[in-house]
Amino acid sequence: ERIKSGTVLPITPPPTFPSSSHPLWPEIEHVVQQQVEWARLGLGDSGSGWQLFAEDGEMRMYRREEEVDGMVVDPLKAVHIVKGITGHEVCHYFFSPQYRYDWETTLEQMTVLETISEDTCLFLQTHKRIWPASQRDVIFWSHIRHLPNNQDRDGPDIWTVVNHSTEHKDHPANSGKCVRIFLTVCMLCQTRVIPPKDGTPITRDDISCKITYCSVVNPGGWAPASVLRALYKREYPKFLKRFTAYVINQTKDKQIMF
Ligand code: 18C
Repeated sequence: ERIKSGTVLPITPPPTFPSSSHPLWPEIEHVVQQQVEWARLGLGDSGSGWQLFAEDGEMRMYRREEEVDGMVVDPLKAVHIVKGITGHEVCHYFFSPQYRYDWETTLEQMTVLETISEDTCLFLQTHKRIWPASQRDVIFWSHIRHLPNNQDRDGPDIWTVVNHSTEHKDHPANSGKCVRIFLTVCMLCQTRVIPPKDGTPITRDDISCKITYCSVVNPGGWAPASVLRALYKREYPKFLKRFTAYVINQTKDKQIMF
């Protein structure tokens, strides 16, 4: 664990391109702080309450079984360590709309409803339908942020992307063929560098990225718990493996983006 106990956590700095006059800004600030704190907690000391449901190499996925009004809203926490990529690269490909169709396999259509600033966008996405359930859509803001480490020399810098559901007057929920889902997602990344002992330049062999991915999705309308949990079990590992392989592939011949 690279975050030492007793270390003062860096205060979340203001975004690179402040958009503090936007009506969503107070919510974005609050949710980002909260999600970063939640992701940094990991599984807690004993991991109590978290149930391992998928494992593959360095990747581990945990869930807590939770229902609201009979609907499965299981919180998910996944941890993964991926060699050869940085947290900045992972977050860049996760946030940027131009790559989304490349890696998001459940996506049918993505629209950027608004670019709030260089680090914050508003998305409308429709996802593939699972017969016989209704098709789902979602509107969420997405925010990318660098949390530099100013306090602890050996501590990691952090890059994060937080996605959180919101509303849009031109696209009211459940007004067409889709049922609106609600989500909060946080991708938090810490880069580890072990510089070569002989003083030669750092290459991709010397870096790895610890990823913590947290997600809570409310399906918006009733669906059988067993079907939803089976869907999570299949789709989340598929997503994280495919997405990280995509980032490795995209960056392998590029300069390292720290
Ligand atoms: O975080 C991820 N992606 C981001 C960028 O897109 C963002 C968006 C997440 C939307 C996730 C919602 C997906 C709904 C999928 C519907 C089902 C499609 C299945 C198609 C099978 C061919 O944060 C990565 C997200 C990884 C997604 C994992 C799957 C989560 C399942 C959520 C289920 C929602 C209810 C669906 C109701 C179906 C009823 C049987």
